[in-house]
Amino acid sequence: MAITSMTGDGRIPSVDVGVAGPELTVIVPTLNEEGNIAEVVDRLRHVLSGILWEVIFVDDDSRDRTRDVIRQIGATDHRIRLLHRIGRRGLSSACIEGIQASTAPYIAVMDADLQHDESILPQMLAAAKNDGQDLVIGSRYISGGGIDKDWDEGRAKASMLATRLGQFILKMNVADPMSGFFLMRRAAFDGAVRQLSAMGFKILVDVLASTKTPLKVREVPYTFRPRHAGESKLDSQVAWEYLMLLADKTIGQYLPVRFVLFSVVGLIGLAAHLTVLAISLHLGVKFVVAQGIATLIAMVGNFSLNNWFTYSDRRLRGWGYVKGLLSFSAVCGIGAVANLGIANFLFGTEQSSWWFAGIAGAAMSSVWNYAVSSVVTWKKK
Ligand SMILES: Nc1nc2c(ncn2[C@@H]2O[C@H](COP(=O)(O)OP(=O)(O)OP(=O)(O)O)[C@@H](O)[C@H]2O)c(=O)[nH]1
Ligand SMILES: [Mg+2]
Repeated sequence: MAITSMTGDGRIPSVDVGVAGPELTVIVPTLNEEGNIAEVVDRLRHVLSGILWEVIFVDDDSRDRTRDVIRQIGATDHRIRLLHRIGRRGLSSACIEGIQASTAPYIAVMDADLQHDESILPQMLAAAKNDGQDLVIGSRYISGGGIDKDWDEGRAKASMLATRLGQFILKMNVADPMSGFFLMRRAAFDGAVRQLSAMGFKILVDVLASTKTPLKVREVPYTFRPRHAGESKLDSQVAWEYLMLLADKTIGQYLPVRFVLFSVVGLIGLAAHLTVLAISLHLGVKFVVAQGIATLIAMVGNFSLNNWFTYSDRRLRGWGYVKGLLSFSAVCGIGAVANLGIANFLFGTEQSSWWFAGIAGAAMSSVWNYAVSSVVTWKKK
C-alpha cells in the first residue's frame, strides 16, 4: 500500500508502508506431513477468518512432498510461510525458530496432523487478547477435554505418567503441561527464550519451566483427535528426550545433563573394563592381551551407550557410526595420555597423595573427552 501526499514543491513522494502484519502466527512443525498440509490450511482459513493471521510451517527437511505442497499453496496466499531447516532435527527447536521468525504479538503452536482442534484458536486468542492471559493451553485433561478414543491403555497411562512428572518438576497447577497445542503472547515467550533447553518434543514444559516471571495461564478444553494422514513420529527416543529435558530443567543450571550422562557411561565403562580384565586373567590370558581386549570392549561400549543415550538427538548410524567410533577412540586416546601426564606430574609433587593424583588425572581426561567428543564426534550439524 502506498501513501501519497503533495510536498511544497509539487512533487508527490511515495512512501511504501506495506500492509498490516499478522496479529497471530500459527507455528506448525512438520516432518513428512504432505497429506495434511492442504487440510490444515483450509481449516485455518475457515476458523481464523476476520483475524489477521499467518502460518509458518517449520520443516526439518522432510523427504516427502511437504515443502512442495506448502510452496504451492503459498504462491497464491502470502499468509502461508515456510522455514526449511537442514541438518537440524527436533520439534521444540523447530517451534522456537518458527516463533523467532514471526513478528506477530500472539503466537500459537499446533501439530500438522490435525489432532489438535483448530476450532478453539479464536477462543484461545480472545483469552490472551481480551482477558489478559499470557499463555492459553489447549488441554486434554480438564473437564470438557479428552484423548483420542483409539489410544490404547498403555499410551494413555504413559501420557498420564509423563504429565505427572512434568507437573512435579514444574510445581505448577497445569492439567496438561505436555500439550503441544497452545497460544501465547510474544512477551511471555521472550521472557523464557534465553533459558529454553530446546530439547525433544515438549516445548510447552520447556517454556513453563524457563519463564522468569509468573505467567497468567488458562486452559481451554479440546478433544485430541486421531491423526489425519501420515505416520506418527512418536518413539522411545521422544520419551528419553523428555526425561533429559526434565533433568536439564532441574539440574541443568549447575551441570550440563549430557556431562552427567557422559560421566555415568564412563563409570559403566570402567566397571566393564575391570570385569573383562578380571575374567580374561582368570582364564589365563596374558595381561597385555587381556588389557587390550578390555580396553576395546570398554571403548566400543562407551561409544555405543553415549551414541544411544547421551547424544540420542544426534545419533550416528551406518557409516557415521564407524567414523564416530574411530574419532571417539582417538579423542579418548589423547585424553588418556593427558590423564597420565597430569597424574604423573601431581604424583611427583610432594604435597599430592596417589589418590589425589589419580582422581585429578581422571577428572581432567573426562572433561577433555566430553568437551572434544561433543564437537568432533557428535558435532551439531
Ligand atoms: N520440524 C519438525 N517437526 C517434527 C519433528 N518431529 C515431529 N514433528 C512434527 O511434530 C508434530 C507432532 O508429531 P507427531 O508424530 O504427530 O507426534 P504426536 O502427536 O505426539 O504422536 P501421535 O499421536 O502418534 O501422532 C507433527 O506435526 C510432526 O510432523 C521434528 O523433528 N522436526
Ligand atoms: Mg500427532
